[in-house]
Amino acid sequence: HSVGIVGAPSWKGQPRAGVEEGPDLIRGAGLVEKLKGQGCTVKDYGNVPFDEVASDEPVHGVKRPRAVGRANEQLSNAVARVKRDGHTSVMLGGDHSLAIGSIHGHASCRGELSVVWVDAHADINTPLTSPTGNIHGQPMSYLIHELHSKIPTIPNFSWLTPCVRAKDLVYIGLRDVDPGEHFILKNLNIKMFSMTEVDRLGIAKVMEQTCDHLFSRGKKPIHLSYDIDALDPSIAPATGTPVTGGLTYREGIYITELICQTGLLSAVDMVEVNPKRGGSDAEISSTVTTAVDLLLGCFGRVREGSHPPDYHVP
Ligand code: DIR
Ligand code: MN
Ligand code: MN
Ligand code: MN
Repeated sequence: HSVGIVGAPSWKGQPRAGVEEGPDLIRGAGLVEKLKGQGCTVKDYGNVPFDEVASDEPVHGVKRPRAVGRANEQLSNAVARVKRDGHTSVMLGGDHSLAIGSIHGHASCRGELSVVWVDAHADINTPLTSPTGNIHGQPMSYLIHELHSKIPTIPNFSWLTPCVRAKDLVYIGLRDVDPGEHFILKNLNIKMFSMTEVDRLGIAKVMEQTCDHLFSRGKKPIHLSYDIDALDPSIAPATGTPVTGGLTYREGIYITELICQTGLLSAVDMVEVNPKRGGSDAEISSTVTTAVDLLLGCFGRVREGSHPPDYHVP
């Protein structure tokens, strides 16, 4: 695998400071070295130097729209460059509003995508259904063609055009979905595996059905958008909106192993790691380590172990 890493140190899609430290924390836990150690080629493109936005009053209830809009435009360009250079893109957040730029930049180079959204939340509120005004709860609504007519004009988002079809989106891990979001999911018939389906089917069948659904209309490059709060707070507590009853470590890793096996993984987001929300050093390090392990699973790490192709028993 050839991996290009882009850091997106921004918190402005939600109110809690600290999530902008995610990219450097995940790097500090040895991501690049560990990827190289499992045979990947890695280029770190550094952190996107997000522009300052002076005054940023809410618009249609949406908080910090100009900063988030501009940051995502910059991030889209950064991810497009990584894709043009021929790498699988790894976007380290930052909050989940940054999936807007990551997915847009990816689609601008690769065309139609499959999106696998692993999260406790659906992040598909429109500005008008959002109970909070936080853009990290809204990114999918900006990206989906079928919702385009529901999105009002927001400053600094005029560069953005929808690039994902409702049929090409699958959710895994949902357990905290707002009423407006639930209406949208049902109305657009979006494929979702809430924690109820994970319990009913087991994660192996969930991944089998995820692949069946996505591949039934041909194979598109996969964009995996992984919110660390999909995992249970006992493993990943250092995040802004933890929700009890989440994925186990093993279920979380299994998702990455299966997505890797498809051979179609083209971009990954790892978002919402927030050290300031950890209650102790142990909670922070458990969260960061898990984020790194999930990324290693995306790029060929297998639990049975592995050996280089030229290996001989000495
Ligand atoms: C809530 C919370 N659904 C919102 N969303 C979160 O603000 O729209 N997403 N926490 O990760
Ligand atoms: Mn999210
Ligand atoms: Mn979430
Ligand atoms: Mn692979």
